[in-house]
Amino acid sequence: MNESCIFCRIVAGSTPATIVAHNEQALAFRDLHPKAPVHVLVIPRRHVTSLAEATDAAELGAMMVLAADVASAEGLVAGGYRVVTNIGADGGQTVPHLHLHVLGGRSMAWPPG
Ligand code: IU
Repeated sequence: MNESCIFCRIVAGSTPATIVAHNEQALAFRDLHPKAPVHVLVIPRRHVTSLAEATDAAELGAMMVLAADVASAEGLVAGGYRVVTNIGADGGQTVPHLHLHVLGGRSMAWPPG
């Protein structure tokens, strides 16, 4: 737990969020500023700054499984969806707590900007 981290505070329950799913190691909640009709963030319960600092394969696996569970629950499987993580400044990361974006409900462009 990192007191200065907004996503750690969501895990702790001290900052509100719309939580849609969870498992032992990860939590999924709706992005406050959605970039698609469905935009859910999947985070590890532990504070990990980004994928660059991640070392726990089981934790990463739990996040990926939860992302797929969320996509299924949100009805995204038939149409397809995107899972992405931003790393550091050039990657466009603004919140320094590892998160997967689960985006769906519209057609995605490639490559991203
Ligand atoms: P990024 O990959 O670090 O740029 O993504 C951070 C996301 O976290 C971004 O989509 C924000 O809208 C989202 N977010 C949020 O859902 N709730 C918050 O309190 C904050 C950011 I700060």
